[in-house]
Formats: sequence, C-alpha cells, structure tokens
Amino acid sequence: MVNKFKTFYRHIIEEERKYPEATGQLSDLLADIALACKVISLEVNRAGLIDILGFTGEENIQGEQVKKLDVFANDILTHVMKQGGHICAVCSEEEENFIPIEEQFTDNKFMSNKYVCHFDPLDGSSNIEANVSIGTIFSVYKRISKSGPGSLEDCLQRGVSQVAAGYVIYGSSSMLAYTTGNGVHLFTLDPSVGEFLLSNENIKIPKKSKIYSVNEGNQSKWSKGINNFVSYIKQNDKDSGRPYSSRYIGSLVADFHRNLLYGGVFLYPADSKNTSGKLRLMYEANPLSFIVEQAGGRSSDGKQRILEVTPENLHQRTPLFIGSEDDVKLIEKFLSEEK
Ligand code: AHM
Ligand code: MG
Repeated sequence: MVNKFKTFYRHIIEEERKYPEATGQLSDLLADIALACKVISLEVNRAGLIDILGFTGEENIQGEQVKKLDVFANDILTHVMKQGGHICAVCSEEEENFIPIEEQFTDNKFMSNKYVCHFDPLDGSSNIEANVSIGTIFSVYKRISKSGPGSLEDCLQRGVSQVAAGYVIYGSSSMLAYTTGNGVHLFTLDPSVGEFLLSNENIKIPKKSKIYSVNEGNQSKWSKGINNFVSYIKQNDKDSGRPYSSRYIGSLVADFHRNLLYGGVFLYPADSKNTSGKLRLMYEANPLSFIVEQAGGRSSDGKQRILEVTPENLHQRTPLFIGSEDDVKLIEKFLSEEK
C-alpha cells in the first residue's frame, strides 16, 4: 500500500539519498523533465480537440516533416532545461546542433551546470494523427569540461557514461520509466493529481520471449543473417517456443515498452537502403539500451554493445537489436554466421 502512493519525485529523492555525496541536482533535473513531460502529455491528449495537428511545413534535419506537437515538445523541454540551471547543454533530435547553456546565479547562489541532456522530444510522431502511443525519450550525462557552457565533447559521450535515462509513453495512460543505474522503475500519471505515481519498481524483462517487432516491409533489403533469423523464429517448434508472434506499432517507445513488460525483441537492422539503420544512437538507442540492461535485457548493434559505441556525431544512426537477452543473443549468432 505504501509503495502504491509514492510520487516520482519522492522516489528519485530516496534513490539519491543512498549516495551521501549527491547534491540533489540530478533529482531536480529529473523532476524538471517529468514536469515538461506532464505538459506534453496534456497537449498530446488535447491534440484531437484543438487545431494543433498537421505539418508546420518545416523539415527537421533528418529531412522528415515536423509536426506541431514535435515543435511544442522540443520547445518545452528546452525551455525547462534552460530554466533549471543544472545543465550545460541540451541536445535534441529536432535540433541540428547542441544548445550550449551558461551557468546561472539563482537567489544569489551559483548553480553548477554539471549535466548534459539528450532528448527525442516526441518519438513516433508519424502516428500522432492516428491516436497511437508516442513518447519522449531522455538521457543525462555528467559534463566532461570543467565550467562554462557545454562543448561537443560533453555531448558526444558513450552510452555507458549515462547517469540517468528514461522515457514517457503517451498512451491510454501516460507512464514514465527511468533508471539511474539502480534498476528500472515505472510510474503512471494520475491526471487528477498531476503526479507520476509509482506503479512498478525494479522491472525485469523476461530472459526469453515469444514476440518480435520489426518492420517486415523492409525484408527484401535485409542482410542474409536478419532474413535467416526472422525465418527461423517463424518456424513451428514447440520445444523452442516457436513460432514467435509479430507485434509492430512503428512507434519505438510503444514497441519497447510492451516488450519490456511482456518480453520481446525489437529489431531495426541496417539494410541495403539505410546502411547504418534508421534509429539514432544518442537520442533513441543509448537511453533505451541503458534501461533494457538495467532490466536484465540486452542491446546490440549486431557487432557490439550499443552502450560501448563511441559516437562521432550527434545524429548518427545505428542498427538496433534490443530486448530479451536470449533473443538478442540469437540475432547476434545469426549475424555472426552470415559471413
Ligand atoms: P521518429 O518519430 O523520431 O522519426 O522515430 C523513428 C520511428 C520510431 O519510433 C519507430 O521505431 C521507427 O521510426 C519506425 O520506422 P518505420 O516506419 O521505418 O518502421
Ligand atoms: Mg525518434
């Protein structure tokens, strides 16, 4: 009963108290992100009612059309981050370059801007008009440089250096999942009190699953290894739990969230058209990989652990195989045998 009524903020404060050297800044920063996501959740829920849907006519730097809600989500997250005073740079999937942020003085107190945040402000936005679940993905790193506004070096760190990561799914209810490296915890937004309330602590993803999530329309462009894996899991063999069921929403946060809870493997491989895959290392793959590993799962680009990939640019893409440990290992095996 006690745990059933714990707010996100109380949870992160209690987590932070386990570390005597903690200053409380990370808790404040995560609370700021949650606040921005509550506002986004409200707008997403109202999207069908007000004239906010539709294209702005602009393209993001990936060459895709940007919708108004993407712009809104990006603006609110950036604004809240700048205001909070804890970060030296914001990186967003919607912005070509990172936004450096100056140190601030608040109430005559110097705020050390020791963190960097990365956001995919509204992932799966092609689904907005169909009322399909979409989400915000975030991750937090400690800065490398000593002071002043952040640098590219601060922003381009390997996923293993994340100090926090999470996502908010805007679905039949809005839910927030996060990790600070001490398990994955899930909260449900109660709109009447305006708080994310703890719903599951220490989520563990099943080790093996019966679900695969992939855009099968790309099959003719896949490598032999991916084709062999997908053919294999569709075969009938009761002992090894085949065939698997296919579940693909086309909204990464929604596909990932379902697989986290039920077990499953999500694949977005490289193919003959997208030779580095489609998804972004810094905004999508790294935060979800931190979460899946904290939940006992696995994440790989087919050759190595996603979290160990050294990034070269903020918008770099990566193949992604993520989910239940045994299934990701099986994909890696099929890929290693294709040569
Ligand atoms: P985006 O909305 O940030 O561009 O995200 C990319 C989306 C993911 O949510 C989803 O997993 C994937 O693109 C689906 O791609 P596809 O339509 O090629 O299957
Ligand atoms: Mg995205």
